Amino acid sequence: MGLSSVILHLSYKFRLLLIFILCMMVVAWATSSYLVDTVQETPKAKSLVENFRKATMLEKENQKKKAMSTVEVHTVKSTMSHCPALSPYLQGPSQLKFKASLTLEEVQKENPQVAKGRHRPVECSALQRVAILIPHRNRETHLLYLLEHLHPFLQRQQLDYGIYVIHQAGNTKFNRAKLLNVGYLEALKEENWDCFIFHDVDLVPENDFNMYTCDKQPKHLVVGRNNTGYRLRYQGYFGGVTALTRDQFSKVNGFSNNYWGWGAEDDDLRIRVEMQKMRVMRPSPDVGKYTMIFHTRDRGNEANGERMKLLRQVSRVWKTDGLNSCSYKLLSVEHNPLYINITVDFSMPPKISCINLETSAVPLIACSETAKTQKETAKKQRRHGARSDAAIY
Ligand code: UD2
Ligand code: MN
Repeated sequence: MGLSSVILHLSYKFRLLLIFILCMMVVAWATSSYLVDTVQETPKAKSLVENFRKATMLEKENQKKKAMSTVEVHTVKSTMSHCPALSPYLQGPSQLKFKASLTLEEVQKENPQVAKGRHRPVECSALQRVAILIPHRNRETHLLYLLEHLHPFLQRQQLDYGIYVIHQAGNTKFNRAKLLNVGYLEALKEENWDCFIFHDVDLVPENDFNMYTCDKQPKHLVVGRNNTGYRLRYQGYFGGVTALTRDQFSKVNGFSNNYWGWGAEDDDLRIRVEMQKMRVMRPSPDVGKYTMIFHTRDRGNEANGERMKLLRQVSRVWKTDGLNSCSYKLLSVEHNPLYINITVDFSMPPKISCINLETSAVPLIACSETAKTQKETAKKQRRHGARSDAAIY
């Protein structure tokens, strides 16, 4: 073997070694670049996970904040201090004016803060939730004047209040007391009212110190009216505007449902109150002052000839004649901007007062009528041109 063959042999081995080293380097490079890639990829993945985590944490934090803010709002509400017993906004006696051209739109514009007939103070939590119940038929102008004055009046008293107008549909005799029972029952379906003010549509309070809140005893708020020289009519007088708590009214089983036409339903309620050993309270004469908007006796609300007889039987019937026996057909409940309008139909008066259809000024559906005679009466009513009930607003 010559020198050249030895060199060749060596170089062959050397080449193999070189190839091996090269291969190793390639493998090392590949591995290292893969590792570098993975190392570089990890933060990406990590940051993704991180971001997701952050996002969810943020979400959770937001939720937490939200929850906290609701709790805060809630706490603000529940820890909002009670309104003072005497509101700082009271103005005392006022000279009432009734503009002949007043419209509902104007009254709405004057009261933008009232929604769906309700309002409550923003600065403090009201002492009572008060529902004002107004029996109504064909007295649109009176209602307008009352709404105009009552909204600012109740707001000055810092009350959480709602105004309900209970409208009797149809031509059957007016039944103020039953309408007020309906108002009580329907109003309680939408709010847990503490106090109820039973309010004639034509009486406007003159002094805002006459608080529309309830007390330990039922209250009679109309001590005097302009048209009676602001004098109390008689000691037991309980008409016009009265204030009873939910419990006081329920304790007496509400009003009687049987007073069709004008008179004595207010005396009936007073008897119920006294029978429960409650005592009627009144504000002082200078505070309990009202202006009664002039009116004559309405058609369909003639004096009730049965009223004295009914008054004599209160103690016998009060348990079964009242809130627990008040049946009516609810036609609609509308949430208008300034009041909640409840329309009811009492078209089937119970067998209580029999009116002479021939002599009555406005023919009425009498108590003992059958369906057939009712049809005849309706015909008579049309012949007499009895006024059909105007839809309100
Ligand atoms: C007195 C009482 C009233 C009631 C009535 C006898 C005062 C101030 N008021 O009122 O509370 O006891 O005698 O029933 O003492 N109404 C209508 N449309 C009608 C009829 C009546 O909306 O067609 C409503 C309205 O809210 C009115 C109330 O019923 O204010 C009482 O009727 P009224 O004003 O004709 O009787 P009045 O003034 O003698
Ligand atoms: Mn009146």
